[in-house]
Amino acid sequence: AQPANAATTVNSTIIVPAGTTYDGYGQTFVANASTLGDGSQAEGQKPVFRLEAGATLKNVILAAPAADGVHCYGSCNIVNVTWSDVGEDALTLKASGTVNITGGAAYKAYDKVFQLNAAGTINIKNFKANDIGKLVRQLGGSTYKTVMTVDNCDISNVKDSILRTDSTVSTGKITNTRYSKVPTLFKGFASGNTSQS
Ligand code: DGU
Ligand code: CA
Ligand code: CA
Ligand code: CA
Repeated sequence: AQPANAATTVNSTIIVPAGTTYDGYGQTFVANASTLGDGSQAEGQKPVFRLEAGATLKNVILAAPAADGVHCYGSCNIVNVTWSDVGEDALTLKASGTVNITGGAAYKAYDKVFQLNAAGTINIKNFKANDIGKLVRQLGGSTYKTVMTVDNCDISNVKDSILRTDSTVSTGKITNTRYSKVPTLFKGFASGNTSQS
């Protein structure tokens, strides 16, 4: 038997069906670099987990190589998930919905942590991020609406910004959050579409 703390190598994307919960019980998962991706900045890598609408992923650690992390096809709940070394990015919203991130952390994201490639909402609560490019990025050049909220988080060593969009209708809200070495909280938002307290 393996020791309980050995990482599980994922050879093909783990699919979490609509409305169901995948509980990793604290297990560490790594991508098979040759089948999913090496976690570099190369685009087109596969996710370690694919969540269908309404799925929940909880108590998971994603370690290097983390490939393209987690893809959400519609709303998803991410509870106590830690990316110890983000791959190309950590999580992507691939179809419209609401992403709720509660607890967990992300480290070593060369560029983006959360990528929004569809209209929707991302709520990030009780999360820690350190050594990242951006915490949330709406797909560059896209004009649909996203709503981004960050509450009670701890964010440090950011290269670019916390929340970034190119859409004039997207909004960002940051509350009760601690920062260290964060050059810019919001980038690209229309005036009046951000708040911080
Ligand atoms: O450069 O489409 O980074 O989903 C444009 C690309 C890029 C996406 C995104 C992602 O925005 O690939 O990883
Ligand atoms: Ca990318
Ligand atoms: Ca990384
Ligand atoms: Ca990606």
